[in-house]
Amino acid sequence: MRDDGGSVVLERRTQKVQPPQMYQVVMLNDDYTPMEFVVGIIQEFFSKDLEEATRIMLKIHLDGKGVCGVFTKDVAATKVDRVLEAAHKAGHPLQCVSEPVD
Ligand code: TYC
Repeated sequence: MRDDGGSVVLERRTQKVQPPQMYQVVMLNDDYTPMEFVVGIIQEFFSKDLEEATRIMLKIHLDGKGVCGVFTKDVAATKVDRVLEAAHKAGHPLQCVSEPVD
């Protein structure tokens, strides 16, 4: 095949770039961390407004866990680190994990 610049190309295919595997940050319920603290964490680290953060916190409280956001692998891992650090500093047992989205 000849392209317009005169150079020879063996084949012309549509480039297929796969989107990166995404990771969800899942926060876990516990019996000790105050609800207001969890709401504040979700607002601060996951950029949610008060209403959305409260909705997510209550879902975690009732269901045992809930998704706070979906990110690339490194960003999700950093979010988990920051949340655990803030919870530890405040003396709360709040836990969260990052897991691949289907
Ligand atoms: N269950 C906690 C309480 O009743 C509140 C809570 C919500 C804790 C969400 C952790 O991820 C969590 N104080």
